[in-house]
Amino acid sequence: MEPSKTLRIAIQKSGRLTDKTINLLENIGLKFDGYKNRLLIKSMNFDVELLLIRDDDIPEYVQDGICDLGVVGANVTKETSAEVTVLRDLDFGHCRLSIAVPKSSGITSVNQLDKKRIATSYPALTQEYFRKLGLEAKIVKISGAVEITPRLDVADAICDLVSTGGTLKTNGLVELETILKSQSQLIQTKKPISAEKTELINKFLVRIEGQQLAENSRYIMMNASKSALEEITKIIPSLNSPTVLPLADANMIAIHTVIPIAKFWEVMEELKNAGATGIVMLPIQNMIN
Ligand code: PRT
Ligand code: ZN
Repeated sequence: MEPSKTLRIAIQKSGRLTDKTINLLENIGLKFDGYKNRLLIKSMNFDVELLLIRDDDIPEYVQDGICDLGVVGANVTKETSAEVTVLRDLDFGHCRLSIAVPKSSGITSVNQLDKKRIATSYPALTQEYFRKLGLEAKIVKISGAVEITPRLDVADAICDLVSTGGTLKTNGLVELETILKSQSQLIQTKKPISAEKTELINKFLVRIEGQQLAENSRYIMMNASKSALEEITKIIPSLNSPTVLPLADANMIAIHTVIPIAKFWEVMEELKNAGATGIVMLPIQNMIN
């Protein structure tokens, strides 16, 4: 495939990242006309097209400049050691690459796995981890259902992705070590690209930032007496100074502000104690700081 004048983004065709990637692209204003059973989809409102492929191929397509951008897990990019620029963590597809052993094995340390068979879909990362520890791993490369290999006596341990830990538990495995923490990332080719494409990418980055900020923030509104304003303002870890509005009762005011979602429950009690009433929290669609 030839490098294109259109900004080309590689995304996973069908898998865990697909819906979230498409949501992200739509949230930053890109419109597409259907995704079903298509390999290349042109945007209806920007000079952008999506290439839908297996996630394993994304880093290399981006490295080679076949695609300008890609959305893929850090685990895949690191495994392939593709030469790309990571533009941004995207805060979805969180998981970890971990070494796990059968609970019944009694193994409690990675050091006990020297010269043992390790089944994994991540041979490069696993090998490198053991090598750095001065241990020898006998890698058994498996492309799926890694978790059943110890039971089949194909391997003594596994190195696989974990998110909830449910799969390990169901298969009688316990986690020993995490060798990589991963999430989805926006990656860019290191091959030269046009000024037009760079401009478009910068525009999308600003929008992604706004999107992530909005997702992690909440708009809060409360009422209070005028005399409580000073104390309430001290409590609110506001991104901007709060909006203060008069109410029908001349002694009362309404206070509106934006706070990081992680702080909400922490400040809620304090606000109540400081005299705030009718505290309302609303999601934010998007915001630009
Ligand atoms: O067909 P294609 O090659 O494109 O897809 P794929 O089957 O290789 O990948 P897919 O769709 O399963 O995952 C895509 C990406 O999602 C991965 O590369 C990770 O970056 C990310 N991700 C996040 C995960 C998980 N969480 C995850 N839990 N990928 C796989 N898993 C699997 C894991 O391999 C294990 O089988 O889920 C199981 C463990 O999950 P828990 O919740 O039981 O711990
Ligand atoms: Zn894959």
